[in-house]
Amino acid sequence: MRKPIVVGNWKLNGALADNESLVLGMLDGMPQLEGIDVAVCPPFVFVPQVARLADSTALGVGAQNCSEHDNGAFTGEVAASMVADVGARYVILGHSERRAMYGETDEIVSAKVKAALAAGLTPILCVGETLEEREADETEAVVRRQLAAVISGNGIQAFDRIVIAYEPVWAIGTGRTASPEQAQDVHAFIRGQLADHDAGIAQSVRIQYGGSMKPGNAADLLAQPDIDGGLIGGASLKAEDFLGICRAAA
Ligand code: 3PY
Repeated sequence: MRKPIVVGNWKLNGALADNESLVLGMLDGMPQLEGIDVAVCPPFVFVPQVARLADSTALGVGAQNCSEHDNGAFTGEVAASMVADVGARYVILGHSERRAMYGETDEIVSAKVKAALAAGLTPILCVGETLEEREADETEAVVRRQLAAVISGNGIQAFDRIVIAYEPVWAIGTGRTASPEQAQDVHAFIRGQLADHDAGIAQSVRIQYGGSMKPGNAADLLAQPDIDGGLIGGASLKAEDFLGICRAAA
C-alpha cells in the first residue's frame, strides 16, 4: 500500500502574517489526519518561517524550485542544500509554470533532481502535457520523454526517493480538471513506464494528481487506483479547503 501524499504549492503567494494564520489553521486540523504525508511549499523566503511554525508537527515543508548548481556565481539562484538547511524536506521540480515561463528543459529538470537528491530532499517531479499536446494525441509521448530524461540522468533507483506529480497543463489555474478516468489513464501509463525498468519501483512510487484539485473533486480523483495524492495549487491557500482534500486522501 502506498501512503498518500498531499502537498500545497503556494506559488507566488504569501506574507508573514498570512502564512502564520494559514499554517496554524492547517495544524489545527492535522491531528485528525492519519496515514498520510502532508506538506506545504511556500516561496523560498518563507521556508524558514513555515518550518519553524511546523516544527515537531506532522506538517512537512518544501520549496518550489532549486538550482541544479551547488554554489558559485549564479546570481539569484538557491541551492538544494540551502533549502534543506533551513528546514525543507521536499522540493517541487519541473512544474509546468517553470518549464513554460523559465525555460526549464527536461535535462535541466533532471539535473535539479540530482541536486535535490544529493541534498537529501524528496523531489516532487512534475510531468504533464499542454492542451495542444493532448489534442494532438501526444500526452503519452510527452510524459514518456519527461520521465526518460530523469531516468537517464539519475537511474531508475532514484525513483525510490522521488514523488511524481502528473499535472495536465490545461488543468492548471484554469479551473478545468482532468476527469478521474483521464487522470487514471495517465497515472497508469506513468507507472507502466517505470515498470519497464523496475517493477518494484513502479509499484511503490507515489504519483500525485495536480491541476485544480479541490475538496469537491478530490474524493473521485483519489479513488482511482493509481492516484496517490495531490499537488494542490489555489486550494492550498485556504486551510479548510486544503484540509478537506487531505481528509479525502487519508
Ligand atoms: C495547480 O493545481 O494549479 C497546480 O499547479 C499545483 O501545483
